[in-house]
Amino acid sequence: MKNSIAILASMLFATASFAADFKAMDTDANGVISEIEFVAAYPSTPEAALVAADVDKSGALDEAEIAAATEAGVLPSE
Ligand SMILES: [Ca+2]
Repeated sequence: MKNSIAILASMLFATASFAADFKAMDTDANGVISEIEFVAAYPSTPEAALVAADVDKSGALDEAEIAAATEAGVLPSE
């Protein structure tokens, strides 16, 4: 029981720190990461990763797409 609480706490912490990162990336605060914001946030990541992460093909990445792509290793977690 103690272990599962610790795991849950660490998951919540990870989520909270990710949300801060998303806000930092979303420089115009419109809720999605545009191609320009993507290049600024991931300067050493090939643009193909943006295309791969853009599940709904909107041309920008929302928070769920960033989270899924980071989890899948398509985007670096740092
Ligand atoms: Ca944006």
